[in-house]
Amino acid sequence: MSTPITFYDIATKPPVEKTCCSPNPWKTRLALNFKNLPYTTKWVPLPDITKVRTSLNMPACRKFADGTDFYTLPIIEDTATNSTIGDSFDIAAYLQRTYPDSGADLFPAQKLDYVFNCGPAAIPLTECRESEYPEYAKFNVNVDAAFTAHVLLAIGRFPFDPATAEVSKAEFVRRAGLSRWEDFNVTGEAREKVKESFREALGGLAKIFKDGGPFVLGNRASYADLIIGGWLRMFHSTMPEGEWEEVRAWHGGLFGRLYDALEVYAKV
Ligand SMILES: N[C@@H](CCC(=O)N[C@@H](CS)C(=O)NCC(=O)O)C(=O)O
Repeated sequence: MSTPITFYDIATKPPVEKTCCSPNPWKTRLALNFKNLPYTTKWVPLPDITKVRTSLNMPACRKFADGTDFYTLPIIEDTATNSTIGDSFDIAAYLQRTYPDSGADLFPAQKLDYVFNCGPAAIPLTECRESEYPEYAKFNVNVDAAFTAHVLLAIGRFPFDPATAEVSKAEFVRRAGLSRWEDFNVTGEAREKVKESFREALGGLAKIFKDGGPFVLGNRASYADLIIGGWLRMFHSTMPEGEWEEVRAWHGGLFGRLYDALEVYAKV
């Protein structure tokens, strides 16, 4: 059955429904499910994103450090309103604006006091733009920065689709200015350092949760949780299992409980 909404996500190793783990597309999947909206997923091979995005007339919303365009997913197309949107935050705002009565409110008013300070990312993030939900927009950028700063813990075990794995790995190596894929495998003491820094970053984030969670607002989920949840899906899928268990247990088990509480919105 066709649905008005088509959601473009990145194809990972088959079965893709079990391995998909790109954080920004995950924010969109969680948001679509949260809003109780039917949609059809199109899985795009990583090396085809530029072609697909361009064919949908979507400009890039990120740039590489050298200023060239970085074409990304998610994108949604909604034939009900003739709209195409190509940034996970814009998509969430669009869904709330267009379908206010479906599912629950993604953006209940709340203060989201979380700032993550780090040096410039190797690949710059999308800049915080004007939004009808400025508090959430700022939060999104800070959460992205916090997780991106520790993505080395995850990237080495990214479940590439074998059909395009070699090209994709070579591209990741090129972007990071490394010489070979194995350089992404951080181990031993160096890994422990990154983990400790990740634990601290999540500790800052844990402070904004009310009443011990599992959501930022306590017992009510909002897009703030889906932003964090999208990233948790990636780390869950890519960290060695023992490490993910550690992350789940940090800060009184808050992030494990959040991950579990979001399962109801995680249907692929
Ligand atoms: N600000 C954008 C960022 C999207 C983004 O960075 N997407 C990543 C996946 S999480 C991507 O498409 N990467 C493609 C690649 O690495 O080639 C959004 O929130 O949608």
